[in-house]
Amino acid sequence: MLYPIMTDTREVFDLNGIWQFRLDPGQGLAERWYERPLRESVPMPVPASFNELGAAAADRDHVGRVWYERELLIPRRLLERRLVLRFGAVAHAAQVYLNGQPLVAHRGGFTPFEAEINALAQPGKNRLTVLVDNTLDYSTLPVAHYREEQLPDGSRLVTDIPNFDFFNYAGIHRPVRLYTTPATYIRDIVLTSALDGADGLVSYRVVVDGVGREAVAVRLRLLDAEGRTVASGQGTEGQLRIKDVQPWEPGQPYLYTCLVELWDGDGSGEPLDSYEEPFGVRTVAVEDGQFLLNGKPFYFKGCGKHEDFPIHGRGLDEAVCVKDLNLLRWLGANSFRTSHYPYAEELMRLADRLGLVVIDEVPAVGLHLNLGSGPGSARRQTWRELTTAAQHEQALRELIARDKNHACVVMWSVANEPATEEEGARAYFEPLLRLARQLDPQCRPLTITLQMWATPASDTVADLLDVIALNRYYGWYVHGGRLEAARALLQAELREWMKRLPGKPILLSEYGADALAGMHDEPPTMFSEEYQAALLQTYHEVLDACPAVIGEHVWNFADFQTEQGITRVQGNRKGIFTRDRRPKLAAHTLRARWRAIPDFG
Ligand code: GCB
Repeated sequence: MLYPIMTDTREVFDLNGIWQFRLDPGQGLAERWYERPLRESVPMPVPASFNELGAAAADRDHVGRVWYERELLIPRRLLERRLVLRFGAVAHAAQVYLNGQPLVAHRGGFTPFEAEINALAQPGKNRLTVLVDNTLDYSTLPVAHYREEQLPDGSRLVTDIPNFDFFNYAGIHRPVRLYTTPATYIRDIVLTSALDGADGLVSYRVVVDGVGREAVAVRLRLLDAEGRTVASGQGTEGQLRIKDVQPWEPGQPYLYTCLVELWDGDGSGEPLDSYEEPFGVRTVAVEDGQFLLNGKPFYFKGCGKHEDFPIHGRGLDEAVCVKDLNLLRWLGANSFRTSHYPYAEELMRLADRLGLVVIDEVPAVGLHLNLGSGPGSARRQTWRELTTAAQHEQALRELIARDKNHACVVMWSVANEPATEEEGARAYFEPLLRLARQLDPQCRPLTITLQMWATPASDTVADLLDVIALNRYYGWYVHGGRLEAARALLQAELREWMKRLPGKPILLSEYGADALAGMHDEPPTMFSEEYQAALLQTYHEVLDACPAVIGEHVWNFADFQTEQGITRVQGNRKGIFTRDRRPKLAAHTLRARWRAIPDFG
């Protein structure tokens, strides 16, 4: 699915702003609220999470359906074009109605969906209604514990406790846009690149759709950053050579543009449709225990992140996107992981431009029903109880379809901390990993981040991965406060992984400690800024001595909101920045380290 942009042949209209909104106590669908203007509604910004915009806990903790509505004025002339309504992301399930008629439904809160509206639209006023459901359970991604119970006073309590460590923000989280295309249009562009000496080879495939699609001619030009044509071709598939190519990589994120045009078969007149896709020429491979970017061993320095900010919740805020990527560059970081779900397309386009490398993760988090339960508690069979496979497959398909052309994406993360030590994990993941390899035209490496219980002895999937990614919390959840124990345990575990899978690169995909900004102690104790910095320092000494390690991603870039609980002080405080992006001591420690480590070894 192409990102909506204006071109000679396409227009884009922004439908963001204030919509009408109403929480649904339960009867909305039965009463067909979509058939008439929403009553008792309140103003609600789009994009944004609805949870924290009111003052009521009931709004924040609402489980179930909510309704969004707005008027959509469509000038008559637009209806002569193909008109597409596109949602960047709605968490977690959406049913869209236009003028009271069902238009499109989508499940999955982090990928775009769209629909042609010509059949239901009318010139002038239209009513656009979106029914959003934030319920998560054992069939959805992410996974949550849905529960209904009766309290002693007879009232009904519905809770949906995340089986993951971030607040379940919901709503219309990313831009809503209406765009036009001609009747015959470019549906998709698929680009892959290779380096051939000083030249770049760019293979392309253009998918044309709509009436008369067989009769049109496809022309293609590759433009450099100054807009000069450096290669051109025609037809729906082919390969082009860029002489003396400027490869894309951190530090020099050179972007070309692939300009695709559809022409009448005889090549006369004006282009019928045109689209511009930015792309970078770069290669990615895992070879001889190294992660190669443009043939050179790359070292990942960066963080796991979240889309999270006060008031906005998980709603897109491009100012925060720019600030975050600038802070990453200030740190000397070269990469981040989209933990634990696909991030907004706007951010991915920025990462391409600013040269930050991305590990792109599907929203497969919470696939472990025993983590967090104390020793001795009854063991559950995660892979028998969860029914997420279908949703997982869909999430992979939609993520790779959306992000396949991004230069910044160098690896897919197929899940975060699943129960890979339990029976059934291998049977669950083998087909998904195979599918990811089939779907990605660039055949990027694959990983799954492994939790503490997935040890070299117990894990059952690591051999299927290109990179072993470890989330480790020695010195925090295990032997909290004991940094020398942490050092010994991490060293020993890395040695065991190298023994089990010699030559397989290891990324430390999470490590860190909570620190409350402003809390200090010497000698360092847990929750002080000093302890957070010292823990990172201890890990770094171990990583520097381990030849299999290809990178380090600290958990987390910034403090973020979570479900309330006894281990969270208004959220998770493992950020090296506060939630409003002010550096803690650890940020300065990391900056000193990362600026001294080159991107390529
Ligand atoms: C993890 C999870 C991450 C949590 C983190 C923590 O292993 O992947 O989502 O936030 O630990 O701080 O507990």
